[in-house]
Amino acid sequence: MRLPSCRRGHRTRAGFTLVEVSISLTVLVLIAVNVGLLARAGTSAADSGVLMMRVDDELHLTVDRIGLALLAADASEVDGLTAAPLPSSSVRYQAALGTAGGEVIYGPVEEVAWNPTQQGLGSVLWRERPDEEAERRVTWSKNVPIAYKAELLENFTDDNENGLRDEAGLAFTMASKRINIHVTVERTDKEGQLVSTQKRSVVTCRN
Ligand SMILES: [Ca+2]
Ligand SMILES: [Ca+2]
Repeated sequence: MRLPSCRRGHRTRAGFTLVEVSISLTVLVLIAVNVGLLARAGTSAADSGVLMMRVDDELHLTVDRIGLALLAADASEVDGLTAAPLPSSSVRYQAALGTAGGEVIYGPVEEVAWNPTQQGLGSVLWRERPDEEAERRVTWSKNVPIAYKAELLENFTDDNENGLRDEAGLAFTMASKRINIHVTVERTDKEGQLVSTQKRSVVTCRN
């Protein structure tokens, strides 16, 4: 017994129509573009995240170094600091090393100061025996701006309402043996966006 054959009037499809191919290509192009945009956005976000971590590390390391240096200072041998709201961007000090024959023995004069390096930016520079022939110096940060976050300089106003007037990216104030340290570190990412972070720390001179 022969099975009925397929209907002769029905034509099987051997391929895609031009419209289907065009739609498929358009969809593929859109997918490729979106994947590219996502990859680019992901790379940019990753770069910004890495830069933020570096800025944050630099900030904390700089504040820690300044804090440790001032912790050993003799409060009576600290020069250049003023009381809030008028900050200073540098400090000179001497550490009390101990006593001998009833006399206090001091270490050499040291200084932590902001120094301009380029437009709007500067470095935090530590110096031992500043301006002497035997001077030693170490740069603790190269990315400290001329002004603290949201502060406008030379207008005698506390623009960012942090209790200091016209403070720099590195700012000190002193009250009794307590020294307030304000530091801003900022860098610009590949997209030209500013990555900025700030920290305030308080140290009490040991002596
Ligand atoms: Ca201020
Ligand atoms: Ca101001």
